[in-house]
Amino acid sequence: MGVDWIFWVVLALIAFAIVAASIVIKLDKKQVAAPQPTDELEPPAEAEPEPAEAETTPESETTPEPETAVGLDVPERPATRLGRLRRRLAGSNNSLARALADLLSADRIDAEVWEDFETTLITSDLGVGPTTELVEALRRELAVDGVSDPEQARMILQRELLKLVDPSLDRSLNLAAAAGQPAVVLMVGVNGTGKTTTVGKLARILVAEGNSVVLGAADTFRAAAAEQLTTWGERVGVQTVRSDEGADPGSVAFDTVKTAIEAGSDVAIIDTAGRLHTKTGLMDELGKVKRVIEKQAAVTEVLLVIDATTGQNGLNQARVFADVVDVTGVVLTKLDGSAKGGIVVQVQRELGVPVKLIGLGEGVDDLAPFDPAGFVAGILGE
Ligand SMILES: Nc1nc2c(ncn2[C@@H]2O[C@H](COP(=O)(O)OP(=O)(O)OP(=O)(O)O)[C@@H](O)[C@H]2O)c(=O)[nH]1
Ligand SMILES: [Mg+2]
Repeated sequence: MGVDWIFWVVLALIAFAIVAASIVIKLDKKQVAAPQPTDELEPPAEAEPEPAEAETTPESETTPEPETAVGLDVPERPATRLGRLRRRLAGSNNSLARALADLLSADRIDAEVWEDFETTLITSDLGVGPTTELVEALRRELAVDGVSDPEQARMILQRELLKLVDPSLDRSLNLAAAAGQPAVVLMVGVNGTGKTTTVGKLARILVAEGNSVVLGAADTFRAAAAEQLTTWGERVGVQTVRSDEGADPGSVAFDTVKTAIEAGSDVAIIDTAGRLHTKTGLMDELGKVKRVIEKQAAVTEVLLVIDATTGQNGLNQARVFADVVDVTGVVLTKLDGSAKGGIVVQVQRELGVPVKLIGLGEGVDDLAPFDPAGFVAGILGE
């Protein structure tokens, strides 16, 4: 009996020990297993900055080591750009498409509905004159055909808008230079519109098309301006002629053309300092820069850079710049952040010169030749 009792106690102790040991082992395993998921999560967390770095903006490009011929960028072909950027255009300008949808979904298109539609056109900076023309044409056609089919109405609007944008204008850059001279592109505009960025982006396009290019930093107002331009040039292996802060911008422009002639370059693009169109002294200086260039070569393009978000003010600037330097083309920047694409029509009417290029972002290849059909499709949200 006594022995039996001891036997059962020992057995119970052994059983208890086995159960306890297995619990301890299980807990241990959990503790070892626990860190594993965090270990696995850590590398992606560290890797995260990489995509951000890969998505280079002009500013972030100032940090990489000096470029070698091997490290040069390969700019995107211009022909593929507008297609890629159209979605961005559609995203920022689709108020027109929405207004058209509202117009057509109204039970009865009465005076008030037309008024709302007109307001949308005017707030997209189309201007009062073109808006009236467009609305009249649309009213006429919708009434004549009794159009209630949204697709048909959209096509009418598209056709009328295209007429206003005027597909017949020659929007190619004039790069036809006399023998032994480079084509000269002079970039002008008020402060911060995107001149320097556009010079850089344009250099990329011209290089991609096989041209040899020289840049001129005739913005001597700030040392950083020449630095900014040089960085753009280095990315595509293009020389930038520059001088010290405060130097005469005319003499930098002169040296740029001289360098381009000596190197047998196809194109010289000259960046200028931003200046308010109301400052007569600065506007006179711009006229002088142009005249100094013309001592050596014809200025084949004077591109006025207008920020699309500035609206009516952009038009006032355009008038004064056109008077001083004979603007031959307009670059409309920041269309990506604006629902005011209608300014294309107004600025062309005001100056009698076409919009030749549009800026649709801060990325290095976010400049596209202006294509009227693609643009209209974009602002209609297609
Ligand atoms: N979103 C957007 N930003 C742009 C575009 N073009 C230029 N920018 C930005 O606008 C800012 C001013 O551009 P800059 O090229 O320095 O303008 P700028 O006319 O040379 O300026 P100043 O020399 O000071 O007169 C920069 O932050 C550019 O990245 C564009 O098409 N879209
Ligand atoms: Mg600048």
